[in-house]
Amino acid sequence: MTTLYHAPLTCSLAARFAAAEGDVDLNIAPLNLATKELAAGGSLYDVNPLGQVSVLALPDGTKLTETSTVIAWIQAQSANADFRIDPDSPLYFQMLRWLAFCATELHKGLFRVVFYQEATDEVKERVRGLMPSRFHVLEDQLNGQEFLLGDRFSAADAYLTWFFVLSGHAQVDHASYPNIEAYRQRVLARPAIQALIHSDMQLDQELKQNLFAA
Ligand SMILES: N[C@@H](CCC(=O)N[C@@H](CS)C(=O)NCC(=O)O)C(=O)O
Repeated sequence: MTTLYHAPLTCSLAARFAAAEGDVDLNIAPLNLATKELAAGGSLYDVNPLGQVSVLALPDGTKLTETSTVIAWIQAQSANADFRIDPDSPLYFQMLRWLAFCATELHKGLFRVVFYQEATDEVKERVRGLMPSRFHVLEDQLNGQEFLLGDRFSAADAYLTWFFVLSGHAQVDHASYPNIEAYRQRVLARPAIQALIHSDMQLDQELKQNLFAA
C-alpha cells in the first residue's frame, strides 16, 4: 500500500482530495507540520530533508515529493473513468498545466509568502497585488464550465479546491469573480471534500498543530 505523509489542512489535503474523488486507497501517516513530528514517531525530516509535505512512499520503497506530482501519480492509479485522464488524452497536458498553475501561481506564489514569517508585510502586499491577474485567468477558464477541464472534477480540481480551503486566511479577494465564487461553493460542497475538511480540522487539533491559531 502507498503511504501519504499528511499534515492536516496543508497541501497534502489536496492529495487526499484527489485520492477520495478518484477512489484510490492510501495509507495516511499523520504529522504535525509545525513540529515536524510524525504521529507514529520520528521526524518528517527523515522522510523529506526539506521537512515538507506532500510525500508519498510507494510500495517499492521509493518516495515521491512535490504535491503536483503526487496528485498526478494518484490520478494515474484511479480506476474511476470519470476522474482519471489518460496520458493520450488531449486533456492530460491541460491537467498538468493546471496542477502546475496551482503549485506555482497560487500555492507557492501566494501562500508560500503570506503564510510565512520570512516575508515583510510590504512583500506580502505586493504578492497579494499579483492575484487579480491570476484570478482573471481562472475566471475565464471557468466560464461556461463547472470544473477546470470541463464537466467533471479532475485531479487539477483537487489542488484548486485545497487553495479555496485556505484562501480565506490569505487576505485576498476572489469573491467578486462570479465563476470562481460559484466554483468555490460547488467544489467545497462535494461530500468527499467536506468529510475530509471536517476530519482534518479535528486532526489539526488532536495533533496540536493548530495551523491557523492566532
Ligand atoms: N515543493 C513542495 C512544497 C510544498 C509545501 O510548501 N508544503 C508546505 C505545506 S502546504 C510545507 O510543507 N511547509 C513546511 C515548510 O516549508 O517548512 C511541493 O510542491 O509539494
